[in-house]
Amino acid sequence: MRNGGRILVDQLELNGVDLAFCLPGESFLPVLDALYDSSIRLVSCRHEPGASNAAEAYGKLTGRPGVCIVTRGPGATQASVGVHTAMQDSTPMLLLVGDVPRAFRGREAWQEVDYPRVFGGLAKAAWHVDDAARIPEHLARAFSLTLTGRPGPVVLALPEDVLADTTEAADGAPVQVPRPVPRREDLDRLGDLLAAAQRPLVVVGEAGWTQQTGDDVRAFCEANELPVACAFRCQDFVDNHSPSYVGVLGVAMDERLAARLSDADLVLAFGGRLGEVPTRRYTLLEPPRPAQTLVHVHPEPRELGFVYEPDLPIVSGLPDCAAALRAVEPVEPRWREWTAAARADYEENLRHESMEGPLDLGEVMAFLRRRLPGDTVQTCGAGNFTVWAHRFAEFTQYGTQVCPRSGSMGYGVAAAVAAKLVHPDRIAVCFTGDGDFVMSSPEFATAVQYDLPIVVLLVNNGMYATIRMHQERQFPGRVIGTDLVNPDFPSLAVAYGGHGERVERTDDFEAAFERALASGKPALLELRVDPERISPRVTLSELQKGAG
Ligand SMILES: Cc1ncc(C[n+]2csc(CCOP(=O)(O)OP(=O)(O)O)c2C)c(N)n1
Ligand SMILES: [Mg+2]
Repeated sequence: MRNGGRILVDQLELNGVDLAFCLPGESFLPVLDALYDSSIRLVSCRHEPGASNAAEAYGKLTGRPGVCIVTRGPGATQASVGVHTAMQDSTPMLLLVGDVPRAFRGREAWQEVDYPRVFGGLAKAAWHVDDAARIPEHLARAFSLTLTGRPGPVVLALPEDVLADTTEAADGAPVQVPRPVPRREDLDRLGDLLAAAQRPLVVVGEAGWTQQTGDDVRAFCEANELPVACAFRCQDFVDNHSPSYVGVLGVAMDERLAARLSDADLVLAFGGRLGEVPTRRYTLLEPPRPAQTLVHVHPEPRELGFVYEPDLPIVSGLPDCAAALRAVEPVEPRWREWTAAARADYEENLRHESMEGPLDLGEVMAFLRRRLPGDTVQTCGAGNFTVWAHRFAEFTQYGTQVCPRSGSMGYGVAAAVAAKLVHPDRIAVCFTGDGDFVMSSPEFATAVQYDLPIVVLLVNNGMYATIRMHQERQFPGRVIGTDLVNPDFPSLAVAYGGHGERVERTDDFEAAFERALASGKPALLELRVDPERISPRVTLSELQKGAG
């Protein structure tokens, strides 16, 4: 005989869960109690967005579902941001919510939320688990759904009386994930399309990536001298040192790469959804039938033909398709110069323009490129600071860029916490802004509590610069709602129990960074930058004069 909480935790364990993030609530005490003597490490966060973002990041870091456990109404709604990111980013994740007792449902009981309705449009699926004896069945369904096809978040509402019920129930079996493989005729057809192409471009994106997938895609691209770009915040999918790697189709993408996507005659979209960001608001590739010949590989049949009508849709697990492509006899490339030019542009784009003010972020990034080991995990939230962090970083290993493709602020600190828990021996650097950090700073306390020495690099320009930039473009001179009066960030870090310093000059960064690492504590370096330098390509005064 076990209670519902214990049955639930046993199912998590047998499905390989080793870490869960929570913010405790009285609605799921039996779950907490079962975790007390389980093998699962429970990390208690300070704000539900942090707990759900950390779980989402865990899903990105491991390919296994990130587990987040929160209380009803206020807890679940605050955790929704991580669910939204997991959906947009195709990340496996389980949000487990302690719910009102079954008998109260429908009365709008205290903190009652209709989960299937509220989360139905946010998550891959959301439902109530109404019978303790059937928890193994429900959990098996949840694990299967979150991992199969296009990975995504699943939300389970667990009424407190179901968790307390004692019953006999047999455990389920660990979930097996089916892996579709490409058909021989699909690979032959791809070979024919490649043979007819002049300007092919491979675009890699999410939905079940692995290090091996990246190695195989790299080998396939190099053998065929194909250029390979990555979708927004998928920069760690293929070794950036490969001669085939040509950059990222992200926010503020290199114009020359953007032009290459529109000029390509064959696009091989390998994973990903060809979303709004990588297609630059659906202009570089126009739905529904793009001018380019389109091959789209995805493990989820529903994604093929959903926005774009591909000339060749291939339903396949990405690892399986990559392995199959690697084994195909290479063709004689007629696009050698096209690839070489794209690579040269990428390398040129890594060089930074010098920046106004005594602290130059381009220099900081150049130092970090030399200094950080290849297995360093880089995280971020949203803001113009990420344009530097993405453009001037190079990734060589999968699982090292853990950033929200959803473009959500407030993600980076929680993601760095998750990174340090999953990889205690690696460096975890969180890039953040003065706006972004304040949204996720509660999890700096989590880093202190669990002794996770993350390094936060906080770019302080005294404003929500991204929005100010758009504001100046569309409503010049009419600044409203975008300036910030900030706390003393290094003191805040110290008050939390961490290490904090302010860096005001490029030359001081290196030593400060080493001190941050050597402190052995969660550390924050505030980088004071000149607000004039609003992005790597444009200044505030240029914007005000109508440029950029
Ligand atoms: C949760 C959330 N709220 C609002 C936004 C809109 N937004 C995008 S970037 C940004 C400003 C971020 O400010 P900061 O961290 O200071 O970075 P900066 O742009 O100044 O470099 C805002 C408000 C968002 N992306 N996510
Ligand atoms: Mg800012």
